Amino acid sequence: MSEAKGRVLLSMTSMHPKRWYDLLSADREVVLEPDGEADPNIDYAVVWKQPHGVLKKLPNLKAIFSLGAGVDHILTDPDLPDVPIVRVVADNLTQYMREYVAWRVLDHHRMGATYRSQQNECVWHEPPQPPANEVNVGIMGLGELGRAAANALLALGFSVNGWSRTQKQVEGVATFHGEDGLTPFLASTDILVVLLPLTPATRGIVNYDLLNRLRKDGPLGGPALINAGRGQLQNEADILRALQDGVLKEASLDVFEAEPLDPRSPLWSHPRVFITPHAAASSDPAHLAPLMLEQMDAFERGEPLRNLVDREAGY
Ligand code: NDP
Ligand code: OXD
Repeated sequence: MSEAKGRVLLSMTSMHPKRWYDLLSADREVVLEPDGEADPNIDYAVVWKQPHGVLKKLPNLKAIFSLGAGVDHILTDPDLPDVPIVRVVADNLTQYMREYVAWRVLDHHRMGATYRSQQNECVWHEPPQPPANEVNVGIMGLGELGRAAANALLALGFSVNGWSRTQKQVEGVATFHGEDGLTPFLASTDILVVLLPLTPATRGIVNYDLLNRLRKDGPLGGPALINAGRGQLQNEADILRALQDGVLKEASLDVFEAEPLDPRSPLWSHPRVFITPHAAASSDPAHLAPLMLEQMDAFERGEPLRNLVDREAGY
């Protein structure tokens, strides 16, 4: 291990550090807690939901690396040092999300909830099945993950809409942007896929009013929601109300307002809700730690950091 290599602080809560520690410390000195009041010998912080205030004790910090694609867990720190933040953009994370979205869209499209309930009752009945090209899947967030999901869905034959903050062009996708684009985007969407980051502008965006603007007379007999972005994008009481009064037919939720989801939440036992425990696209240390180490090496050779967060935009 070279002495010239910058030291790393690994700070994480709600994830176990051992795998990350073993992989990162094979190449660099890694500490789990800063030494004393202030540690001037830390160059990089690798973090997931770091305790607030821990980063301000690092006066010579050069960059922060997020253990995930989302960085809301970092930006909420009121004492965040003014250094570049690198987020995860990686083939295997993108592949996991592509799989999750294709899986959940196909399940809603191919009437998974209906067949599961029919099986419970030993019912042999084939409901009408619309072809994929008559179903419009609308993706909120056309970033790394949203674009990959869109391409997978196009390959499966779905019609795909996309909504983003700024104008985007994605081949084969009908794109909308900004506040003005939201209503037409929703009005032509049968299955809504949420892949937005959590920012002040997106917090709580998946509420009753938004769900009520989805296409009502689509071929699936009612719209479906898939949220794999962040739980605080959604209002769970509104989702339950929308399921109750027919505004929403079904939902697949990977993320929740508070995680883990409270065992008393009625979402757990709702027959038209499919739950996964924030597992749509997990950060795999074996794949991601080498990418972080490569970036640190490149930075020390004078090369620019990649996949930087725009702090003003919040993602
Ligand atoms: P990107 O930063 O690449 O893309 C974000 C997209 O959201 C962009 O298209 C952006 O618009 C759009 N967006 C942001 N703010 C707004 C807004 N106010 N209005 C409309 N569109 C907006 O992110 P990724 O695709 O890499 O990841 C998306 C999110 O997925 C992450 O932030 C994270 O929260 C979540 N995630 C969840 C995982 C899970 O396991 N459940 C795993 C990994 C990520 P524009 O193109 O104009 O910038
Ligand atoms: C992420 C996540 O942001 O796992 O990468 O949620």
